[in-house]
Amino acid sequence: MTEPVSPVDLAEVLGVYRRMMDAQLGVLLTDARCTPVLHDAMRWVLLGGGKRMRPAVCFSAYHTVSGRPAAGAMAAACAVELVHTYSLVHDDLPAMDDDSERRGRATVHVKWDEATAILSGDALLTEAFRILADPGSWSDPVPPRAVLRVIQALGHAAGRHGMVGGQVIDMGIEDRDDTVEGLIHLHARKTGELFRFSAFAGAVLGGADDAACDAMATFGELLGLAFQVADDVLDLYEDREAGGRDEAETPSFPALIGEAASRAKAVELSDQAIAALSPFGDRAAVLRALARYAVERDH
Ligand code: GRG
Repeated sequence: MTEPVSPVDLAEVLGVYRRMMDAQLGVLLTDARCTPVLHDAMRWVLLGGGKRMRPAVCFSAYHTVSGRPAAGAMAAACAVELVHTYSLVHDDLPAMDDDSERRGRATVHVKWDEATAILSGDALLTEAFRILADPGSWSDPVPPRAVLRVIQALGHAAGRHGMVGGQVIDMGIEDRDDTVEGLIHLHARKTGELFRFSAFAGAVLGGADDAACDAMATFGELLGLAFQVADDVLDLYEDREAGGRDEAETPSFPALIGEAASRAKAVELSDQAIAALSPFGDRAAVLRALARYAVERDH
């Protein structure tokens, strides 16, 4: 059964968070000491659109647990968007998904070249950790231990146990388990871990206790899975428009269980994510709305 969600003007909230992110990332990438081509390539992809879903989760988790303005989690929100954006640049490379368009623009390797795409991805990734470790990034006073937990959590989520590990499985570099359980395992790492990080970091920075941080992390992971299953269904429509899916690609949820069951699975995961928010009561209204949006969006 679908969980009721109290009404929130999510479009308004997402718009505010997106503008906060765009402004901050724009400021971040105005460093005149950076070599111009690298700088242009980073700006091209980072400021070229994007829903900023992971930052929205981070901001909302922070506000939910602390009641303070979301900007207190800005460094973590920027860091996760930088890591996500690096992963898109590298995923688009010919050695991986070989895409020519991203966020409505030419991909970095198409506009510049492969070396520039690899290096701008590397620079986006390293910048994420520099921001987190920079005392100047933190407007609200944050205990150093909380910052260290966030840095450790991002390293875990992005690396061999998280997104990179998931991408290795996805690419078939190692044996892939093409079952529903296998696909859940893959997506939990490739997509779920960055969402998990976003919610966890917001909770840690907001001063939540360990039980609340764990509940928030569980919410983030389930939200990420729901988002990915919904993405598989959205891809189905794009593939139909493009004339069909390449048989050799990773199996998607619709390919394994059909479109209707995939939609139901996305809603089930969204419901589970919402259930994980029970310790936060009414304060988690925006997060609940985000869990619904993840499976009801049209792009
Ligand atoms: C290269 C280590 C490495 C990993 C790549 C991100 C990724 C992993 C692959 C991209 C392909 C894909 C479908 C990934 C699943 C996650 C996902 C749905 C990414 C797109 O995220 P959105 O929709 O994108 O939030 P925007 O542009 O809105 O930020």
